[in-house]
Amino acid sequence: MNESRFSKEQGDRKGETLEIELGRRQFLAGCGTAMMAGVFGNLATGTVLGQSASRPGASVGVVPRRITIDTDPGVDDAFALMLAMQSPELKIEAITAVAGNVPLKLTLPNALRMVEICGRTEIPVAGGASGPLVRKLITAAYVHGENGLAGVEFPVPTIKPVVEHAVDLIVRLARQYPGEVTLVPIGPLTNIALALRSAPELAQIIPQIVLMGGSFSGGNVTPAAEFNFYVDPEAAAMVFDSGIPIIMVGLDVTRKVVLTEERLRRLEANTNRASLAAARIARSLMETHKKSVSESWPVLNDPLAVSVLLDPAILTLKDYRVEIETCGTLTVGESVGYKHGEARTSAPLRNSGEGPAEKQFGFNCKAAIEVDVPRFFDLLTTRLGREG
Ligand SMILES: [Ca+2]
Repeated sequence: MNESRFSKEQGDRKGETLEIELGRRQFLAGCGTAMMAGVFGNLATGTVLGQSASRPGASVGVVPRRITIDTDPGVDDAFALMLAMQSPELKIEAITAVAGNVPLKLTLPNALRMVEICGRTEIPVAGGASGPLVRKLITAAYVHGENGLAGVEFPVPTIKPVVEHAVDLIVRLARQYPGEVTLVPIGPLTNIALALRSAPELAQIIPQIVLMGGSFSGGNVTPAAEFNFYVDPEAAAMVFDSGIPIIMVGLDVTRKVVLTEERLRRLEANTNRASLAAARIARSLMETHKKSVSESWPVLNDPLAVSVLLDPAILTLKDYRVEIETCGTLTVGESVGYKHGEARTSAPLRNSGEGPAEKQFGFNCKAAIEVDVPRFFDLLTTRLGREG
């Protein structure tokens, strides 16, 4: 919710507006410039927010940033998970699975497989929503393969998911480390929306959401909508309306990070498990679709979102007001980005009795508009090839 709606709704509840607003301001003031630097400034390290270095292998002097990754593996999710797990700047508090590219019964074990491949079995993995908030689940198995990993058969995972539901885990971690846990959703936003619904205070204690989704330049499922927002547009709308600072890494940049044959061979030249597993998945994907692929495919959407936490020079960000279309018959899931002016909705119907269709305008996200492609692939190849 935006600030004005925040005030109104909280005010409707027992007149608590002032107290909650004050609490939010105190929180922001307490985090001070350090927090804002972490939110929209130097994202290369987690040296803000008073975290302590606890992950073995973390670089001296670099305090890992706490994150929770919500994911629907998914070929590019597999890359993103491995990139994150191979990066000492990140303290992955949990990986939560959601239905998306394939059903939850596949995304959850696929997430476990990635954890095992990277030898990071201390990370809790939880299952979440098996379908969107109000819509039927539409998957992308036609791209990612029936098993979600381009048909590559990795062993059945020996580790199990935690008993706790993904939504409860997201909420618990946010409360345990208020102001510290960045959410990194790289699938449909169902779990995040459910967490916001069950614990509205998350809007004050989640410092940032870094997500893959959306587009200002056309979709990849419909002419208007990117897949994650298409699958659960109502969830996406809730997240963008939450007031939590968002970094949106959408198709405008991800469709430029094409995994070429030369880049794939660099991954295959590494000898460690993570890089070889990623390369197997990508090779199978390219073989499966080789008759229909173009020079601009496949693209690695999800790891590009993770990369912003590791090297802020990879992406150029710009302030936007983003609204998610949930009502159109042809455009549901479209992310409409305003750079300036009023956030206008469609003109009201003549007999509706409604007034002018303008909303209070305020930026609610920083959207990625440019990408340094070679820099991204250098990071990806180096990190996936990193010996644990
Ligand atoms: Ca995904």
